Amino acid sequence: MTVRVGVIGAGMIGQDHIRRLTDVVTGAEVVAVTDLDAARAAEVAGPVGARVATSGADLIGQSDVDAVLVTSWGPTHAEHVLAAIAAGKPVFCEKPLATEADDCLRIVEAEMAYGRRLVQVGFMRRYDTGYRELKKVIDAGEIGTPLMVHCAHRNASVPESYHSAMAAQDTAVHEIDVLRWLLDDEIVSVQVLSPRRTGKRFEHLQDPQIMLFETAGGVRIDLEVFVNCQYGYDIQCETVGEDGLVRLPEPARALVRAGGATRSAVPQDWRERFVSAFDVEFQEWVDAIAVGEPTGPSAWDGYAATVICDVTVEALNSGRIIPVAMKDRPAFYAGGAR
Ligand code: NAD
Ligand code: ISE
Repeated sequence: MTVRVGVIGAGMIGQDHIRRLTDVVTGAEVVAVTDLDAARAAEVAGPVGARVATSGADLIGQSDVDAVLVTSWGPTHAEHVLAAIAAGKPVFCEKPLATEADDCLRIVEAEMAYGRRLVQVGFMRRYDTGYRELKKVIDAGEIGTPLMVHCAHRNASVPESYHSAMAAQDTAVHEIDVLRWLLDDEIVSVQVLSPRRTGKRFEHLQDPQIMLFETAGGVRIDLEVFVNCQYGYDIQCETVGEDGLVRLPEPARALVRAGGATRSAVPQDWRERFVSAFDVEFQEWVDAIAVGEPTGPSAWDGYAATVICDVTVEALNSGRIIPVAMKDRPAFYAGGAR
């Protein structure tokens, strides 16, 4: 069966996912595209033989759209995801599930009322080979009980529109999701330290930031978010346990020895670093919904991430340690798959 996908939002990542669904993933076809910018939608839809829909609601209502991909701006996600659930269609939503925790809860409630999973959130790191290896090692007990995790999330630079809260909401959100998954544990408190700011930033931005998370199981996580590091896109994660440690491998790049030095290239952005993870993420999504429910990050994971991001912003602004107040996880979302 070919899954016929409608795409809402034909911007940077929407275009990348349309290319992926068309050229890389098997068993899927993009049949409709919509964007607030109709000319952009037409430009993107044409080459893949898709038609242009006039709005998200129009696209979701079309009978040959089997599944929906939401790649519009964050504040518009909830509206489209809720409409897809109301239509009973599987929906893949790029992060964040919604920018407001209350909207995430509305989605959770709508999905539970529908009675089976329809929603998957675009936390692609769970599909990265390195992170999957880390999880395997931790789950097998090879390093013993995890005690500490040291992480870094560095971007070469960010535009002027990027503000201090985005360090959590746009950037650290990936660690927040992947660490909950990796440790199978919940984040219960957050503190943010503000080091000396780099001179290579826009004036309004606190960059870097050091985020300190504590889990229910007592694991301590430190995460450096540095989004103007200049040299490239660099993701680090090391988990230290009672019997050993496991570290995310560097992306495979040739090692060059020349001119009296050894060097290897650093990826320049997230698209390059996580290209394979995105490919696997979409193949697994298509394969899962072709026969049943999505198995990736759930609406509950989307809710948890948004709540923890909000707490992280509060911790940044207040300088205090802030406890995370989350609803109890419903039985519907119990277990790894949900
Ligand atoms: P973008 O601005 O390049 O593209 C968004 C597009 O959505 C624009 O073309 C805009 O006109 C359109 N749009 C906005 N609201 C709409 C609506 N209601 N209906 C139809 N079209 C609408 O943004 P982007 O960088 O592609 O980011 C899109 C989403 O993807 C964001 O939520 C972002 O956080 C997420 N994202 C995820 C990752 C990742 O690593 N997983 C990376 C980048 C972006
Ligand atoms: C961007 O939106 C992403 O999601 C990237 O994965 C992240 O590294 C970057 O900091 C964000 O701005």
